[in-house]
Amino acid sequence: MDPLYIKNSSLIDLYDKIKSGERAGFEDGLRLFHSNDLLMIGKIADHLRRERNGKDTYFTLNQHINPTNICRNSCLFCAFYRKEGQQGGYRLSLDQIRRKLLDRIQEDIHEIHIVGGLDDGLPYDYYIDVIRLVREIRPKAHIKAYTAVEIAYLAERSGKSWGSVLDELIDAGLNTMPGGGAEMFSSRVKRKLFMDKLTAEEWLKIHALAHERGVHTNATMLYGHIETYEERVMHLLRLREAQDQSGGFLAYIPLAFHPENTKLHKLPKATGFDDLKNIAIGRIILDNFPHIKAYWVMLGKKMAQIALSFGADDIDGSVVEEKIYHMAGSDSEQMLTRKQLIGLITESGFIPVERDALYNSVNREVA
Ligand code: V47
Repeated sequence: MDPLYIKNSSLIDLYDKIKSGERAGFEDGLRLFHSNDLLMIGKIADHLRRERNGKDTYFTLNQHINPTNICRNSCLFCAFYRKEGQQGGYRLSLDQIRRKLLDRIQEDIHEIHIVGGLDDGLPYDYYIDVIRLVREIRPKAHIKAYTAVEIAYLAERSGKSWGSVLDELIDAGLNTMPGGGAEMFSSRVKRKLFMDKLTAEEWLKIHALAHERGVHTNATMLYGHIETYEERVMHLLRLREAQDQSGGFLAYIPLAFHPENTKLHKLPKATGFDDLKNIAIGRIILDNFPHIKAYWVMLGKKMAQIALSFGADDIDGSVVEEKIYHMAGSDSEQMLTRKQLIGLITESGFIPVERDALYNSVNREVA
């Protein structure tokens, strides 16, 4: 980047501050969101990305399983859920899940990603048995399953504590937890969009309980709906504080709201400009998060490639059969092969590193 451009940028003081190792505060975060100097925001984030991860860019071969989309909640931003008996609702039997896993048993999959609805029509044991089943069929794969929302739901259903539910799931084979369900920590946004979900404190507490048990987790932020920049920055600062305490988060994944087929369908889609800002500002504020994920399913392949120069160092995985985003109008592919993922990363000037769920490098010889 042209040194003159950097020198003349109105964000030069912030660049110097971050380079000297100082943390971005609330006002800095706000300034970044209000700034239109996208290249300079990207430059600051890229500096931090290269310091931490060099040119390495992670991807994984994974399989998504969404056991049920029947959900007791009715979050306004969600196109995935259905009510019992409603058209498009489904509930997979354990046998159907077995078949989905066996269909891809020849593939070198490292991670099984499992999330679904809060389904009152399923017994508590089903949720545990799903994990046992995956462990039986894929003894070596990493099981990344159930958001904090599902853990709280299972605790409520069974009368057990959050910790006991986690212990039981760990015993069945759960290794890590995905970052969903955090949405936007603001209580104002929660009241308007996802009333029945966990509060920020509850979400953070369940992640802290997982971290205490050695279970690493991810964190997300759903942006591009009714939230303010202040609310975004507060969300990020609360995640940073939680990470200072536990060190258990692996990756942060900003998720752009997809309005199609939701009750908020009249809202415009997030712009590419905002997508890149969210990746970059996430990298800048979350200086204690090892990884920032540009989830290609949500961003599309092209924007995910650009995001790698704006602070992201992970593009997630092969996926196959994604439902949450595709039911909300995402027109990205359903899957990418190892070759395609490697191609995306190398074309962008970065070094592909195939990873397992804990970011250990695997299959160097194949790549
Ligand atoms: O919590 C739901 C979001 C999340 C919509 O941890 C929507 O590796 C946009 O958390 N438009 C679930 N977003 C997905 C998720 C995730 C994805 C990939 C990787 C990981 C990980 C986690 O999706 C929900 C919610 O925030 N969501 N509906 C929608 N219409």
